[in-house]
Amino acid sequence: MTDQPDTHRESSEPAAAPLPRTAPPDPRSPTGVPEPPTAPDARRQSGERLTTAQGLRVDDTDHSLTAGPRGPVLLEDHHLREKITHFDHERIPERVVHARGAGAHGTFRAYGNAASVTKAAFLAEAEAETDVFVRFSTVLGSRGSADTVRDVRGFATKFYTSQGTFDLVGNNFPVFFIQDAVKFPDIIHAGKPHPDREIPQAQSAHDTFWDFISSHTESTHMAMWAMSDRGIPRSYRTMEGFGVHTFRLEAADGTTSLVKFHWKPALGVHSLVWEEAQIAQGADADFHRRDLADAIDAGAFPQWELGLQVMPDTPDETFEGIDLLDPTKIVPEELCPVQRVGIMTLHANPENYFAETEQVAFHVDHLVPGIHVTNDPLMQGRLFSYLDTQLSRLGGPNFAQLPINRPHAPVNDMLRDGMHQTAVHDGIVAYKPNALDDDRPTASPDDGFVTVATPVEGTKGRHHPVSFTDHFRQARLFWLSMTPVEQAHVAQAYAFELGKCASPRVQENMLASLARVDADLASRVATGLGLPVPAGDVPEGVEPSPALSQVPTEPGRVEGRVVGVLVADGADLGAVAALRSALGEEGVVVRVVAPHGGEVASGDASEPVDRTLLTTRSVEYDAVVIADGTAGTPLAADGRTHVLLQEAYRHGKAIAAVGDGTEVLRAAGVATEAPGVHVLDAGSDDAARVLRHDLGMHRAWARLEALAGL
Ligand code: HDD
Repeated sequence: MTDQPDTHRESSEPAAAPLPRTAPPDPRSPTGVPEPPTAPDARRQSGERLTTAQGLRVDDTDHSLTAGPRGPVLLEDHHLREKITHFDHERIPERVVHARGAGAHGTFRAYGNAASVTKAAFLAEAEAETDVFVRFSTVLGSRGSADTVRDVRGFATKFYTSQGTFDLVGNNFPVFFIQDAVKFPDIIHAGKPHPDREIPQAQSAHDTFWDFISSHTESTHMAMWAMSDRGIPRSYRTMEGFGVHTFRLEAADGTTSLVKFHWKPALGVHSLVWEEAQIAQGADADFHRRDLADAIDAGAFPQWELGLQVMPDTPDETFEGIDLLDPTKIVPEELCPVQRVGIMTLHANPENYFAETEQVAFHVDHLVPGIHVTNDPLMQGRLFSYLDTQLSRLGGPNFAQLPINRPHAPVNDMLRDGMHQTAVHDGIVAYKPNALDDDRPTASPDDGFVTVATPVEGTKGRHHPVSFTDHFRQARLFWLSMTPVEQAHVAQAYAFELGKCASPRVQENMLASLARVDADLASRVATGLGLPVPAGDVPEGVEPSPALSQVPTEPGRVEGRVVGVLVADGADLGAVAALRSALGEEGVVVRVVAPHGGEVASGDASEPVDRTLLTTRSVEYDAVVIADGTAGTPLAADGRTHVLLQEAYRHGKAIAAVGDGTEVLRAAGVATEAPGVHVLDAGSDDAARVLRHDLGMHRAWARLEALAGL
């Protein structure tokens, strides 16, 4: 291979020596597999000069070839035609679901304690480090839709392990809407925009979605998650992730267990409030994408621990009465604790969105020895869908050769030709067994992937297992596990979403379902809709799972949180600098907000302005400070200051008013004696301390409770 041109590199240099014409194929050499993606040459263009795709230097790219200065454009202008033709074909089909996403590179480090349940090397070997690429996404919206819509979030991780690539294609909810993949097109058709006018975009608040949910009671549990604060995450960095299905893990000694995968974010699990999410859709549609990229750029690398719930592999595949093959059920952490087995750190943003985040191709069936699928019918259907969808989305069967998809393990696959083939396979043998190549490449019965031997029996049929028929018990479990504020948010979300439905029948059907979850919930939503409160039997004896609540019991980590400091010319800028320095030590970003851009000045001091009242909204900040010396300034008189402070107050964010900044707060009509509102003396250096605490608690929960009338 060394004297062959590198087929992956585009260069202005002449091609290397031509392919040897007479040398016989070396029967012992591996097939010409592409360089692994870590080889930079395979991925880069090079040279200083602009060229055509054929490497021809271009003399002028700004003017078409014409017959005379005012004459027609000539067909012979290859550069013009190539440039426009390529542009015409720049877009590929967006993903049929999860079209809108953001990705990042990182590393997974195993603790080694998973060796007792799996022989997968990347999990079992202590300190083993594995490259990963993660793509977070919304489900329903198109590629250009807003980030903060109410939706499930995809959380897909590609582990480039030494034994081949393992993909954990999960979500930020642990359950799914349906139990059988045959219904996937139905739920997605119902959730996507109505086909006549193609509205609403990236929303579940419409008739067809709720028609589906109300007529599929198995969806009730997941819909509760979507209506909870989990449906509007604060950041991708503050989301849990779940493999959803039960997997079968196999240890080196052959013992197997039934396992659920969890991602636990180091920053805790936090969400937006609904009004905030709505404002962000307009103020910064890229809210989550920007947050992830900014945090990584700033060195606040997001981290998640990988956790396992390990359950015995019994013939009936149940645990504590829960059918482990039913993807609408969780196993509460109180019944089976999540054991942490490794940590993932995302430390690099993609260099090119299209090449990496758009072209990455995940597949539930990308497995490694020690990890197996189960007979969950939703999972089984997925095993077909992901390869199939990549074929049309990425235009053929060779997408695994794209740099982002190439395994970091050696590949010698005997797959040949096809659209967009980039490997130059040598030799003449591409079949097994063979005599011409000494039967190479060889199979690996010892350490290759061997499907775990599980018995299969049964009668053919479209079955409805009885164990899949309990649709309300865990929906109620979720409701009972929420704190009063979280319950208020759930009830409000149902009232909003169903309030956007035009069909009274859909509203009534859904209320009937909610009545089978909880009478109080059904009553609150019915009141919001102005409809009669339905009656229904709720499951009895349901125990809550406190682990499902997102309200923290103690302050958590705060890296990447953002504090907005309202200032004006003449304000106490020394205090602003001190706050930035104190909070900066914790990884908190301080942004200066002023009535005008450029710099604000006070005496000899000055501060660069990060945002003006025109370019900012409250949703950009986790806490707000009003600096001393702002009373009587243009900042204090501006209505946008008032809106910003009122929103921060309504959204339960920490607010600190220093010195005469309190007057600005009062002028905005914001209560100065509410939980999480701090009135500090001029010159006080307390702001950093109180904000550190409040940011760690995420919201002033007592204020939100009071605002909800609880
Ligand atoms: Fe799926 C994409 C997660 C059920 C069919 N799915 C996709 C992505 C995630 C999930 C995170 C985006 C991956 C990326 O970023 O590229 N899907 C799930 C989870 C499910 C689930 C957690 C249930 C537990 N999906 C599911 C079913 C089917 C599909 C039942 C079909 C029978 N999913 C697809 C797909 C997609 C996809 C059509 C679209 C783009 C892609 O695969 O690569 O094949």
